[in-house]
Amino acid sequence: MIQHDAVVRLEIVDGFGIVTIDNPPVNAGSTPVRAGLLACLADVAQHDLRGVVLIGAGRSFVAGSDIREFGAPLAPPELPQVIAAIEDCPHPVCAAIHGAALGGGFELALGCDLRIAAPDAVVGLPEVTLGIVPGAGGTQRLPRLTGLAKAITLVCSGRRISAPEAHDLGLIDALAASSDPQALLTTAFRALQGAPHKRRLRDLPVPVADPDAVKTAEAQALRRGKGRPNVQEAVALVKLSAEMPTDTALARERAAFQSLRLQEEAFALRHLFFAERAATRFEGPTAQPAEIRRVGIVGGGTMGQGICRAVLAAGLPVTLVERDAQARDAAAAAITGALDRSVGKGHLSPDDAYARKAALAPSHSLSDLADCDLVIEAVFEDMKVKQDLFRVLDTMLKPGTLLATNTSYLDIDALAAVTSRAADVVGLHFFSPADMMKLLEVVRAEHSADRSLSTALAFAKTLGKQAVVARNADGFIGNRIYAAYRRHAEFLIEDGATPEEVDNAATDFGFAMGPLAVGDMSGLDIAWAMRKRQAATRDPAARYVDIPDRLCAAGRFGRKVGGGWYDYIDGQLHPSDDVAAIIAQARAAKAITPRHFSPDDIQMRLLGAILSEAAAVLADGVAQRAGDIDVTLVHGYGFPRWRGGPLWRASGEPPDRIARMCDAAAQASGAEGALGSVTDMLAPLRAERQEIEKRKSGHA
Ligand code: T1G
Repeated sequence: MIQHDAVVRLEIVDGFGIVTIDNPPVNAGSTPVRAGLLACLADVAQHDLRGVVLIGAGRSFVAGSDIREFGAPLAPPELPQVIAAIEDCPHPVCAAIHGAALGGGFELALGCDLRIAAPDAVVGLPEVTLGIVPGAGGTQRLPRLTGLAKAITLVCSGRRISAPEAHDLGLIDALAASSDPQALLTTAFRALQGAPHKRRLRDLPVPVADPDAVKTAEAQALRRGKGRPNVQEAVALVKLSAEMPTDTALARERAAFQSLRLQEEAFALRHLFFAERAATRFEGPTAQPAEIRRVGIVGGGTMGQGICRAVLAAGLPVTLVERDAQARDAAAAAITGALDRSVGKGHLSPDDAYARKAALAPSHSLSDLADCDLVIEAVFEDMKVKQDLFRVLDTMLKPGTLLATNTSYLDIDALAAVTSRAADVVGLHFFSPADMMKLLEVVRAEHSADRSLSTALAFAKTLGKQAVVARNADGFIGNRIYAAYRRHAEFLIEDGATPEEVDNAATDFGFAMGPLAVGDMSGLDIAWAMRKRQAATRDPAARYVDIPDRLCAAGRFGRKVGGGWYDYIDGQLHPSDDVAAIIAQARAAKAITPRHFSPDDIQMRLLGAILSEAAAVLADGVAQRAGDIDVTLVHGYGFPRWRGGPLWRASGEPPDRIARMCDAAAQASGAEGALGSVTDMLAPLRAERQEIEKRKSGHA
C-alpha cells in the first residue's frame, strides 16, 4: 500500500489498483486530496494493471471540491490537471461511487472511463447553487452522455440525481448491490473486466441536438435560475461543448469558474452554505437523539395536513387526530387527495402514493397517540385551546415522547407549564405549505432538555428541512423580524409611498414577492385578529398604522376575497383606487402630507428595519448566531438567496450607509436607533470579509 498525503492511498489487489480517498467527513477534494490523487495516478502508471478503481472511504465518494478553498488563489495541482491524469492513465479507471459524488467529485467521475454506484448514491453538479459553474469539465463531459438539452437542465438546476436515475441517463454504467465497499469494488472490477480499455468522455461526440429541445431547456433554466449571471454562463458553456474543440471549451469553462468564484454572489452563497450547516447545531452538550418511529399530529387543518404530508414523504407513519369523525374523514380525504394530485402531475409514483396512504392512520381519539414517539399539535392558535390539549396529552403519552407545538406566536413555556414533562416540550414551527417550505424553526423552551432538541433536529433532517434553533420568545426569529419589516412597509405607505412602489422596491432588491402582496396571499384577517387581541397590551407610545385595519374593516382580507392591498382580477394583481382612497383618508386623519420615496429610500428603510430587529433578536439570545438569521430569512421569508441573507448583505455595505438605514428606520418608527447593536452584530461578518479580501489577494 502506498499512502500519499495521508488522505489518498493506493493498494493493488488482484491486479487492480485501488485508489482510496480518505478525507473525512465528506472527502472534499482539497489540495492534499488532489496532490494525493496525482501521485497515486503517477504510481499506477508504473504498474501493469487490469484497471484502476477510485473509491471514497467513509460515507461518501468526493462530495465536491473543498468549498473553503474557493475564496483564495487555488493551490496546485488543480482539479483539471488531476482529471487529465486520469484520462492519460494507461489503464482504464472506474469511479466507484457511494454517498455523494457532487460538483468536482462528479467531474472526477466523469473524467473516468467507467462509473459504478451504490443504489442509494447521489450524483450531480450543484455548482450553480454556489453562484459558480462547474470548473473541471462538467459542462463539457456531461452533454456527451446526456445530450445538450438534458445537460443544460441538470447543470442549471444543480439537481442531485439518484443513482438509479443516473443509470437510466447513462451517467452510471452499473449499480452495485449496496454501498458496502466490497460490493462496490466487486462491481467496479466486473465493469473493468467487461470494458478493459480507455473510454474517455472527452473523445465522444456530443449527440446531435433537437434545437427546439435545447431552446426550451435554455428558457426554462434561465427562468428557474432567475437569470442569475452564473446560470447564463452555464447555459453558454454547455452549448459550447457542441461548437468548440474540447480543450478550448474546457479552458473557457475554467476561466468562467475562476472568475465567478471570486464574485460577491459566490461569497454570499458560500456564507449561506456554511451558515445552513451551523444553524442546525445548538450551544450545549449534544445528546443522542431519540428514535422516531411513529409521529402523531393533532389538528388536520391547513398546517396539520401539510405537516402530515411532509412526515409521510419522509417515510414515517402518522397518526392524525381530529376532534370528531367528520373532521377526521375530511382531513384524511384532503391528504389522500393531495397525494393523488401529485401522482396525476407525475411528481409521485402510484406506489409511493399507495405507501404513504397506508402509513396514514386517521383518528378522532387522542388515546391513539399512546404509541407515538413524537406528537405535534397544530390546532387553533389559541393559548387556552392548546393548554387544554397539552394537559390531556400529558396524561396519555408514554414517558419520553417528544411533545411539540407548531405555534407561531404563543409562549411555549406557558404550554409546557401545564404538563409534567416540560423537558420533553419543544416548538416545531413549520411554514405554510409545511410540506414545501424548507424552513423549520426548532424552538427551545426554558426547560427543553438537550435530548429533546437533538431529537427535534434529527427529525428536521429526516424531513429534509432546514432547521434553525431559536429560543422561546414572541415571534421567535423569523416572525419577529418579518413583523418589523411589514410594519415598516406600512409606515412607508402612511408616509407617502404606494403599495406598488413598496412591493416593486422589494422585488427589485430580489425578494420573491413584496411584503404587501405577501400579506394579501396569506390573508390580512389573520394579522388583524392578532392585532385586535394585542390591542389592550400594545405600547401606546409606539407608532401604529391603522391602514390595514381600515382595509379589513372594508372586507379587504386579501387575494382570497379578491381584494386587499391590491385588487385581484382573474388572479392578477392590480393597483386599487379604493385602497388609494382608504390610504388618503388615513393620512388625512393624521394630517400626514405624503412624500415621495425612491426605490433606494424604500429598500434602505426596509433593510434598516430588518437589521435593527435582527440585532435585538441576537442580543436577546433568541438566535444563537448571525448566520442563523440569514438562513431563516432566506428559507422562510423570500429574502434573495444570492445576496446571502440580510446580515451578510449588510456586512458588505459601507458603515455610513448602514447608519443611514438604521436612522431611517428609527425615525420612521419613532423608536430608539439600533446602530450600535447593528454594528456589533455585523462586526464578525465584516471581519470575515476582511479576511476574504486578504486571502483573495493571496496575502493571508
Ligand atoms: N467542501 C468543504 N466542506 C464540505 C463540503 C465541500 N464541498 N461538503 C460538505 N462539507 C462539510 C460541511 O460543511 C460539514 O462540515 C460536513 O462537511 C458535513 O456536511 C470544481 C467548484 C455531501 C450531501 O456543493 O451537499 O466542486 O459543519 O452537514 O448532510 O466544479 O454536505 O460538520 O463542519 O452537509 O451528510 C460541489 C456540498 C462543490 C456538495 C453531505 N459540492 N455538500 O450532506 O453533511 S463545488 C457540493 C453537500 C465544486 C467543481 C466545483 C453535503 C453532502 P461541518 P453536511 P450531510
